[in-house]
Amino acid sequence: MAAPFSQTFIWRTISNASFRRIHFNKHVGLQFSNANPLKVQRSHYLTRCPSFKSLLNAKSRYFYLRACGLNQSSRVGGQEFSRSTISVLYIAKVGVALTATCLIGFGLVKSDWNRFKVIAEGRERLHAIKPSRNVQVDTDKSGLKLTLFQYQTCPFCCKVRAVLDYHGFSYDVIEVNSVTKKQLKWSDYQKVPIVIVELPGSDQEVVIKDSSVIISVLESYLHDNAASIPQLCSYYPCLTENEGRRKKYDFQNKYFIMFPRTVDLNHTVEERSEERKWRKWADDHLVHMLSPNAYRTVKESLQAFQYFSAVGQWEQNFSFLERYVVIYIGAAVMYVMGMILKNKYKLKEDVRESLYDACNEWVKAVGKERVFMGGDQPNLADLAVYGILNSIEGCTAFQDALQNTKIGSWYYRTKAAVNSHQGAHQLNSSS
Ligand SMILES: N[C@@H](CCC(=O)N[C@@H](CS)C(=O)NCC(=O)O)C(=O)O
Repeated sequence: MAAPFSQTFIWRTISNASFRRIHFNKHVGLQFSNANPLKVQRSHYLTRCPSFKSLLNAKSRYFYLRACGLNQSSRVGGQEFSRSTISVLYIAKVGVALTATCLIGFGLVKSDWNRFKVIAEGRERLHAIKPSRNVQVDTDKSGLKLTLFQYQTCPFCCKVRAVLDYHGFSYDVIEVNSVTKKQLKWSDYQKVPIVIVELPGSDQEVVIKDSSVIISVLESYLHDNAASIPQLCSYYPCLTENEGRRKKYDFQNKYFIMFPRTVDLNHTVEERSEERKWRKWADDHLVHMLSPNAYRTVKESLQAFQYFSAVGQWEQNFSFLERYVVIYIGAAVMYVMGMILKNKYKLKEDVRESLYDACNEWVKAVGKERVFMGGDQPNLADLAVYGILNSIEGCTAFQDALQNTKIGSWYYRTKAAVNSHQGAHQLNSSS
Protein backbone atom coordinates (compact mmCIF):
# COMPACT_ATOMS: atom_id res chain seq x y z
CA MET A 1 0.00 0.00 0.00
CA ALA A 2 2.81 2.37 0.77
CA ALA A 3 4.29 2.27 -2.71
CA PRO A 4 1.83 4.53 -4.62
CA PHE A 5 1.66 7.02 -1.72
CA SER A 6 5.38 7.22 -1.49
CA GLN A 7 5.43 9.30 -4.61
CA THR A 8 2.37 11.42 -3.86
CA PHE A 9 2.19 14.88 -2.30
CA ILE A 10 -0.90 16.84 -1.48
CA TRP A 11 -1.04 20.54 -0.84
CA ARG A 12 -3.62 23.22 -0.55
CA THR A 13 -3.40 26.03 -3.07
CA ILE A 14 -2.85 29.47 -1.61
CA SER A 15 -5.74 31.04 -3.46
CA ASN A 16 -8.47 28.69 -2.27
CA ALA A 17 -9.09 25.77 -0.04
CA SER A 18 -9.11 23.07 -2.67
CA PHE A 19 -6.56 20.35 -2.30
CA ARG A 20 -4.26 19.34 -5.09
CA ARG A 21 -2.69 15.98 -5.49
CA ILE A 22 0.72 15.67 -7.10
CA HIS A 23 1.63 12.26 -8.24
CA PHE A 24 5.15 11.51 -9.26
CA ASN A 25 5.41 8.87 -11.89
CA LYS A 26 8.97 8.13 -12.82
CA HIS A 27 7.98 7.45 -16.45
CA VAL A 28 5.66 10.46 -16.92
CA GLY A 29 7.02 12.96 -14.33
CA LEU A 30 4.77 15.06 -12.08
CA GLN A 31 1.03 14.70 -12.49
CA PHE A 32 -1.43 17.15 -10.89
CA SER A 33 -5.03 16.38 -10.02
CA ASN A 34 -7.66 17.47 -7.51
CA ALA A 35 -7.52 15.58 -4.24
CA ASN A 36 -10.32 14.83 -1.86
CA PRO A 37 -9.72 16.86 1.31
CA LEU A 38 -11.88 14.56 3.38
CA LYS A 39 -9.80 11.62 2.32
CA VAL A 40 -6.67 13.61 3.14
CA GLN A 41 -7.93 14.44 6.62
CA ARG A 42 -9.29 10.99 7.33
CA SER A 43 -6.39 8.90 6.25
CA HIS A 44 -3.44 11.20 7.05
CA TYR A 45 -1.73 9.16 4.39
CA LEU A 46 0.54 12.05 3.67
CA THR A 47 2.21 11.76 7.07
CA ARG A 48 2.88 8.12 6.49
CA CYS A 49 4.52 8.79 3.18
CA PRO A 50 8.26 8.01 3.56
CA SER A 51 9.43 10.42 0.90
CA PHE A 52 7.39 13.23 2.50
CA LYS A 53 8.95 12.43 5.85
CA SER A 54 12.43 12.41 4.47
CA LEU A 55 11.90 15.53 2.39
CA LEU A 56 10.60 17.88 5.02
CA ASN A 57 11.71 18.46 8.57
CA ALA A 58 9.31 18.20 11.46
CA LYS A 59 8.51 21.90 11.58
CA SER A 60 7.81 22.10 7.86
CA ARG A 61 5.61 19.02 8.09
CA TYR A 62 3.70 20.63 10.93
CA PHE A 63 3.02 23.76 8.96
CA TYR A 64 2.24 21.68 5.93
CA LEU A 65 -0.36 19.75 7.88
CA ARG A 66 -1.80 22.98 9.26
CA ALA A 67 -1.94 24.37 5.74
CA CYS A 68 -3.81 21.27 4.72
CA GLY A 69 -6.35 21.95 7.44
CA LEU A 70 -5.40 18.94 9.52
CA ASN A 71 -5.48 18.89 13.32
CA GLN A 72 -3.54 21.42 15.32
CA SER A 73 -1.76 18.51 16.89
CA SER A 74 -0.29 15.93 14.55
CA ARG A 75 1.69 12.84 15.09
CA VAL A 76 4.52 12.72 12.62
CA GLY A 77 7.13 9.99 12.61
CA GLY A 78 6.10 8.94 16.12
CA GLN A 79 6.60 12.50 17.50
CA GLU A 80 3.80 14.74 18.73
CA PHE A 81 4.03 18.33 17.42
CA SER A 82 1.49 20.70 18.82
CA ARG A 83 1.06 24.31 17.68
CA SER A 84 2.15 25.60 21.07
CA THR A 85 5.32 23.43 21.12
CA ILE A 86 6.29 24.61 17.69
CA SER A 87 5.51 28.25 18.50
CA VAL A 88 7.53 28.21 21.71
CA LEU A 89 10.46 26.52 19.98
CA TYR A 90 10.25 28.91 17.08
CA ILE A 91 9.98 32.04 19.22
CA ALA A 92 12.83 30.81 21.42
CA LYS A 93 15.06 30.22 18.39
CA VAL A 94 14.22 33.59 16.85
CA GLY A 95 14.75 35.25 20.24
CA VAL A 96 18.16 33.65 20.71
CA ALA A 97 19.17 34.57 17.16
CA LEU A 98 18.05 38.20 17.57
CA THR A 99 19.71 38.56 20.98
CA ALA A 100 22.93 37.07 19.63
CA THR A 101 22.83 39.40 16.63
CA CYS A 102 22.23 42.44 18.85
CA LEU A 103 24.96 41.44 21.28
CA ILE A 104 27.44 40.77 18.51
CA GLY A 105 26.48 44.01 16.77
CA PHE A 106 26.82 45.99 19.98
CA GLY A 107 30.09 44.25 20.80
CA LEU A 108 31.41 44.90 17.30
CA VAL A 109 30.74 48.57 17.60
CA LYS A 110 32.03 48.92 21.14
CA SER A 111 34.89 46.50 21.48
CA ASP A 112 38.51 47.25 20.78
CA TRP A 113 38.70 44.05 18.87
CA ASN A 114 36.27 45.47 16.41
CA ARG A 115 38.25 48.67 16.12
CA PHE A 116 41.21 46.61 15.04
CA LYS A 117 39.02 44.68 12.62
CA VAL A 118 37.61 47.87 11.15
CA ILE A 119 41.09 49.34 10.92
CA ALA A 120 42.31 46.17 9.22
CA GLU A 121 39.46 46.29 6.72
CA GLY A 122 40.06 50.00 6.32
CA ARG A 123 43.69 49.34 5.56
CA GLU A 124 42.78 46.88 2.85
CA ARG A 125 40.47 49.43 1.27
CA LEU A 126 43.03 52.14 1.90
CA HIS A 127 45.72 50.33 0.02
CA ALA A 128 43.35 49.87 -2.88
CA ILE A 129 43.15 53.66 -3.34
CA LYS A 130 45.54 54.95 -5.95
CA PRO A 131 47.24 58.23 -5.08
CA SER A 132 46.22 61.12 -7.33
CA ARG A 133 49.80 62.35 -7.35
CA ASN A 134 53.08 62.10 -5.54
CA VAL A 135 55.24 64.94 -4.27
CA GLN A 136 58.81 63.70 -4.40
CA VAL A 137 61.57 65.67 -2.66
CA ASP A 138 64.92 63.98 -3.15
CA THR A 139 66.47 65.44 0.00
CA ASP A 140 63.81 63.85 2.26
CA LYS A 141 65.62 61.25 4.39
CA SER A 142 62.96 61.08 7.12
CA GLY A 143 61.91 57.54 6.18
CA LEU A 144 58.29 58.50 6.92
CA LYS A 145 55.82 57.55 4.22
CA LEU A 146 53.07 60.14 4.30
CA THR A 147 49.72 60.04 2.53
CA LEU A 148 47.58 63.17 2.55
CA PHE A 149 43.82 62.87 2.00
CA GLN A 150 42.70 66.27 0.86
CA TYR A 151 40.69 68.66 -1.25
CA GLN A 152 43.26 70.64 -3.21
CA THR A 153 41.74 74.00 -2.33
CA CYS A 154 40.54 73.30 1.21
CA PRO A 155 42.28 75.94 3.37
CA PHE A 156 43.10 73.39 6.08
CA CYS A 157 44.69 71.09 3.50
CA CYS A 158 46.63 74.00 1.97
CA LYS A 159 47.95 74.74 5.44
CA VAL A 160 49.20 71.16 5.85
CA ARG A 161 50.76 71.16 2.37
CA ALA A 162 52.52 74.45 3.17
CA VAL A 163 54.21 72.78 6.17
CA LEU A 164 55.03 69.55 4.30
CA ASP A 165 56.49 71.46 1.36
CA TYR A 166 58.39 73.93 3.52
CA HIS A 167 60.16 71.07 5.29
CA GLY A 168 60.61 69.11 2.07
CA PHE A 169 58.65 65.99 3.00
CA SER A 170 57.81 63.59 0.17
CA TYR A 171 54.16 62.53 0.25
CA ASP A 172 51.36 60.92 -1.68
CA VAL A 173 48.19 62.91 -2.28
CA ILE A 174 44.76 61.32 -2.44
CA GLU A 175 42.23 63.78 -3.79
CA VAL A 176 38.90 63.14 -2.07
CA ASN A 177 35.65 63.53 -3.98
CA SER A 178 33.84 66.13 -1.86
CA VAL A 179 30.40 64.79 -2.87
CA THR A 180 30.78 61.01 -2.63
CA LYS A 181 33.80 60.93 -0.26
CA LYS A 182 34.42 57.40 -1.47
CA GLN A 183 38.14 57.76 -0.70
CA LEU A 184 37.24 58.16 2.99
CA LYS A 185 35.04 55.03 3.27
CA TRP A 186 37.62 53.47 5.58
CA SER A 187 37.45 56.35 8.06
CA ASP A 188 34.89 57.30 10.71
CA TYR A 189 36.24 60.89 10.53
CA GLN A 190 34.80 62.39 7.36
CA LYS A 191 36.78 65.61 7.11
CA VAL A 192 39.98 66.47 5.34
CA PRO A 193 42.89 66.77 5.79
CA ILE A 194 43.86 63.36 7.12
CA VAL A 195 47.45 62.18 7.04
CA ILE A 196 48.50 58.55 7.25
CA VAL A 197 52.03 57.97 8.40
CA GLU A 198 53.68 54.65 7.65
CA LEU A 199 56.46 54.29 10.17
CA PRO A 200 59.98 53.46 9.04
CA GLY A 201 60.99 49.82 9.47
CA SER A 202 57.51 48.62 10.41
CA ASP A 203 54.16 48.01 8.78
CA GLN A 204 52.50 50.16 11.42
CA GLU A 205 50.37 53.06 10.19
CA VAL A 206 49.16 56.03 12.16
CA VAL A 207 46.14 58.06 11.11
CA ILE A 208 46.39 61.74 12.06
CA LYS A 209 43.26 63.89 11.82
CA ASP A 210 42.91 67.67 11.90
CA SER A 211 45.28 70.06 10.16
CA SER A 212 46.63 71.61 13.35
CA VAL A 213 47.29 68.23 14.97
CA ILE A 214 49.03 66.98 11.81
CA ILE A 215 51.24 70.08 11.78
CA SER A 216 52.00 69.94 15.52
CA VAL A 217 52.83 66.22 15.44
CA LEU A 218 55.20 66.60 12.48
CA GLU A 219 56.81 69.71 13.93
CA SER A 220 57.34 67.93 17.29
CA TYR A 221 58.86 64.98 15.41
CA LEU A 222 61.27 67.31 13.62
CA HIS A 223 62.53 68.57 16.96
CA ASP A 224 63.08 65.11 18.37
CA ASN A 225 62.52 62.08 16.21
CA ALA A 226 63.34 59.75 19.09
CA ALA A 227 59.77 60.43 20.23
CA SER A 228 57.68 58.11 18.10
CA ILE A 229 54.78 59.38 16.02
CA PRO A 230 52.23 57.27 17.98
CA GLN A 231 53.62 58.65 21.23
CA LEU A 232 53.39 62.21 19.91
CA CYS A 233 49.83 61.63 18.67
CA SER A 234 48.82 60.53 22.15
CA TYR A 235 49.50 64.09 23.38
CA TYR A 236 46.63 65.37 21.22
CA PRO A 237 43.60 63.44 22.48
CA CYS A 238 40.45 63.69 20.41
CA LEU A 239 37.22 64.61 22.17
CA THR A 240 33.95 64.01 20.35
CA GLU A 241 30.55 65.42 21.05
CA ASN A 242 27.26 64.70 19.29
CA GLU A 243 25.72 67.82 17.87
CA GLY A 244 22.37 66.63 16.57
CA ARG A 245 23.20 64.08 13.89
CA ARG A 246 26.71 65.44 13.45
CA LYS A 247 29.77 64.56 15.45
CA LYS A 248 31.90 67.45 16.65
CA TYR A 249 35.61 66.84 17.06
CA ASP A 250 37.96 68.71 19.31
CA PHE A 251 41.66 67.98 19.62
CA GLN A 252 43.34 68.98 22.83
CA ASN A 253 46.68 70.86 22.75
CA LYS A 254 46.54 71.11 18.97
CA TYR A 255 48.60 74.29 18.78
CA PHE A 256 51.31 73.04 21.12
CA ILE A 257 54.63 71.60 19.98
CA MET A 258 55.65 68.75 22.28
CA PHE A 259 59.12 68.23 23.67
CA PRO A 260 58.87 64.92 25.51
CA ARG A 261 62.64 64.52 26.03
CA THR A 262 64.31 67.78 25.12
CA VAL A 263 63.77 71.49 25.65
CA ASP A 264 62.99 74.05 22.96
CA LEU A 265 66.26 75.89 22.67
CA ASN A 266 65.44 77.64 19.40
CA HIS A 267 62.47 79.70 20.56
CA THR A 268 61.53 81.75 23.56
CA VAL A 269 58.32 81.10 25.45
CA GLU A 270 56.94 84.39 24.07
CA GLU A 271 57.72 83.38 20.50
CA ARG A 272 55.94 80.06 20.91
CA SER A 273 53.01 81.75 22.57
CA GLU A 274 52.72 84.27 19.73
CA GLU A 275 52.95 81.46 17.19
CA ARG A 276 50.10 79.57 18.90
CA LYS A 277 47.97 82.72 19.15
CA TRP A 278 48.19 83.41 15.40
CA ARG A 279 47.80 79.79 14.38
CA LYS A 280 44.54 79.83 16.28
CA TRP A 281 43.59 83.19 14.74
CA ALA A 282 44.17 81.71 11.29
CA ASP A 283 41.78 78.81 12.03
CA ASP A 284 39.17 80.71 13.97
CA HIS A 285 39.11 84.06 12.17
CA LEU A 286 40.97 84.30 8.88
CA VAL A 287 39.44 81.12 7.49
CA HIS A 288 35.93 82.54 7.95
CA MET A 289 36.75 85.38 5.54
CA LEU A 290 37.20 82.95 2.68
CA SER A 291 33.76 81.61 1.72
CA PRO A 292 31.82 84.89 1.83
CA ASN A 293 34.57 86.51 -0.28
CA ALA A 294 35.33 83.71 -2.74
CA TYR A 295 31.60 83.07 -3.38
CA ARG A 296 30.45 86.70 -3.06
CA THR A 297 28.42 86.64 -6.29
CA VAL A 298 27.18 83.77 -8.50
CA LYS A 299 29.77 84.74 -11.11
CA GLU A 300 32.64 84.77 -8.60
CA SER A 301 31.42 81.51 -7.12
CA LEU A 302 31.41 79.78 -10.51
CA GLN A 303 34.79 81.25 -11.35
CA ALA A 304 36.15 80.00 -7.99
CA PHE A 305 34.91 76.46 -8.67
CA GLN A 306 36.41 76.51 -12.15
CA TYR A 307 39.71 77.53 -10.57
CA PHE A 308 39.37 74.72 -7.97
CA SER A 309 38.69 72.26 -10.78
CA ALA A 310 41.83 73.35 -12.64
CA VAL A 311 44.22 73.30 -9.66
CA GLY A 312 42.62 70.20 -8.13
CA GLN A 313 42.98 68.39 -11.50
CA TRP A 314 39.36 67.32 -11.21
CA GLU A 315 39.37 66.46 -14.91
CA GLN A 316 41.92 63.79 -14.12
CA ASN A 317 40.54 62.64 -10.79
CA PHE A 318 36.78 62.68 -11.28
CA SER A 319 34.39 61.60 -14.00
CA PHE A 320 32.86 64.18 -16.35
CA LEU A 321 29.52 64.02 -14.54
CA GLU A 322 31.03 64.20 -11.06
CA ARG A 323 33.08 67.24 -12.09
CA TYR A 324 30.14 69.14 -13.56
CA VAL A 325 27.88 68.31 -10.64
CA VAL A 326 30.52 69.56 -8.21
CA ILE A 327 31.26 72.73 -10.23
CA TYR A 328 27.70 73.89 -10.91
CA ILE A 329 25.90 72.56 -7.85
CA GLY A 330 28.90 73.41 -5.66
CA ALA A 331 29.01 76.98 -6.98
CA ALA A 332 25.28 77.47 -6.35
CA VAL A 333 25.40 75.91 -2.88
CA MET A 334 28.49 77.84 -1.85
CA TYR A 335 27.03 81.14 -3.05
CA VAL A 336 24.17 80.58 -0.60
CA MET A 337 26.57 79.28 2.07
CA GLY A 338 28.72 82.39 1.62
CA MET A 339 25.74 84.57 2.55
CA ILE A 340 24.90 82.39 5.55
CA LEU A 341 28.51 82.43 6.77
CA LYS A 342 28.71 86.20 6.29
CA ASN A 343 25.92 86.58 8.85
CA LYS A 344 27.17 83.81 11.11
CA TYR A 345 30.65 85.30 11.47
CA LYS A 346 29.37 88.89 11.41
CA LEU A 347 31.36 90.07 8.41
CA LYS A 348 30.91 93.63 7.22
CA GLU A 349 28.21 94.44 4.68
CA ASP A 350 30.93 94.63 2.04
CA VAL A 351 32.68 91.34 2.83
CA ARG A 352 35.86 92.51 1.12
CA GLU A 353 36.31 95.04 3.93
CA SER A 354 36.48 92.20 6.46
CA LEU A 355 39.04 90.34 4.32
CA TYR A 356 41.19 93.47 4.03
CA ASP A 357 40.92 94.06 7.79
CA ALA A 358 42.18 90.51 8.46
CA CYS A 359 45.08 90.93 6.03
CA ASN A 360 46.03 94.26 7.60
CA GLU A 361 45.85 92.77 11.08
CA TRP A 362 48.29 90.07 10.04
CA VAL A 363 50.70 92.47 8.32
CA LYS A 364 50.70 94.62 11.45
CA ALA A 365 51.37 91.57 13.67
CA VAL A 366 54.40 90.58 11.58
CA GLY A 367 55.59 94.18 11.74
CA LYS A 368 58.16 96.04 9.68
CA GLU A 369 61.18 94.68 11.53
CA ARG A 370 60.66 91.02 10.76
CA VAL A 371 60.78 89.19 7.47
CA PHE A 372 58.35 86.62 8.82
CA MET A 373 56.56 86.29 12.14
CA GLY A 374 59.09 83.54 12.82
CA GLY A 375 62.00 85.98 12.22
CA ASP A 376 64.28 85.02 9.36
CA GLN A 377 62.37 81.81 8.76
CA PRO A 378 58.61 81.33 8.63
CA ASN A 379 57.15 79.79 11.76
CA LEU A 380 53.93 77.73 11.92
CA ALA A 381 51.79 80.87 12.10
CA ASP A 382 53.34 82.21 8.88
CA LEU A 383 52.73 78.86 7.21
CA ALA A 384 49.15 78.68 8.51
CA VAL A 385 48.20 82.17 7.27
CA TYR A 386 49.99 81.58 3.97
CA GLY A 387 48.28 78.17 3.47
CA ILE A 388 44.83 79.57 4.16
CA LEU A 389 45.26 82.49 1.76
CA ASN A 390 46.87 80.21 -0.80
CA SER A 391 43.58 78.28 -1.06
CA ILE A 392 41.96 81.29 -2.79
CA GLU A 393 45.00 82.46 -4.74
CA GLY A 394 43.25 82.16 -8.10
CA CYS A 395 40.05 83.88 -6.97
CA THR A 396 39.09 87.51 -7.55
CA ALA A 397 38.95 87.99 -3.75
CA PHE A 398 42.65 87.28 -3.40
CA GLN A 399 43.61 89.62 -6.25
CA ASP A 400 41.51 92.34 -4.58
CA ALA A 401 43.32 91.71 -1.27
CA LEU A 402 46.70 92.07 -2.98
CA GLN A 403 45.65 95.38 -4.50
CA ASN A 404 44.02 96.82 -1.41
CA THR A 405 46.40 95.71 1.37
CA LYS A 406 50.15 95.33 1.91
CA ILE A 407 50.04 91.59 2.39
CA GLY A 408 51.56 90.80 -1.03
CA SER A 409 55.27 91.08 -0.19
CA TRP A 410 55.02 88.86 2.91
CA TYR A 411 52.78 86.41 1.00
CA TYR A 412 55.20 85.95 -1.90
CA ARG A 413 58.23 85.70 0.45
CA THR A 414 56.51 82.88 2.29
CA LYS A 415 55.48 81.24 -0.98
CA ALA A 416 59.11 81.25 -2.12
CA ALA A 417 60.24 79.74 1.21
CA VAL A 418 57.63 76.99 0.92
CA ASN A 419 58.29 76.15 -2.72
CA SER A 420 62.05 76.04 -2.24
CA HIS A 421 61.70 73.75 0.85
CA GLN A 422 63.59 76.26 2.98
CA GLY A 423 62.93 74.24 6.12
CA ALA A 424 64.41 71.05 4.67
CA HIS A 425 67.56 71.35 6.82
CA GLN A 426 65.36 70.84 9.89
CA LEU A 427 63.88 67.65 8.43
CA ASN A 428 67.24 66.20 7.53
CA SER A 429 69.00 67.16 10.73
CA SER A 430 66.31 65.24 12.60
CA SER A 431 66.58 62.04 10.51
N1 LIG B 1 39.44 71.47 12.17
C1 LIG B 1 39.59 70.74 10.97
C2 LIG B 1 38.62 71.28 9.93
C3 LIG B 1 38.66 70.47 8.67
C4 LIG B 1 37.47 70.80 7.78
O1 LIG B 1 36.48 71.41 8.21
N2 LIG B 1 37.59 70.41 6.54
C5 LIG B 1 36.50 70.60 5.63
C6 LIG B 1 37.02 70.91 4.24
S1 LIG B 1 37.65 72.51 4.15
C7 LIG B 1 35.75 69.29 5.53
O2 LIG B 1 36.32 68.26 5.33
N3 LIG B 1 34.44 69.37 5.70
C8 LIG B 1 33.61 68.22 5.66
C9 LIG B 1 33.00 68.00 4.35
O3 LIG B 1 33.48 68.47 3.31
O4 LIG B 1 32.01 67.27 4.34
C10 LIG B 1 41.02 70.83 10.47
O5 LIG B 1 41.69 71.80 10.84
O6 LIG B 1 41.51 69.93 9.80
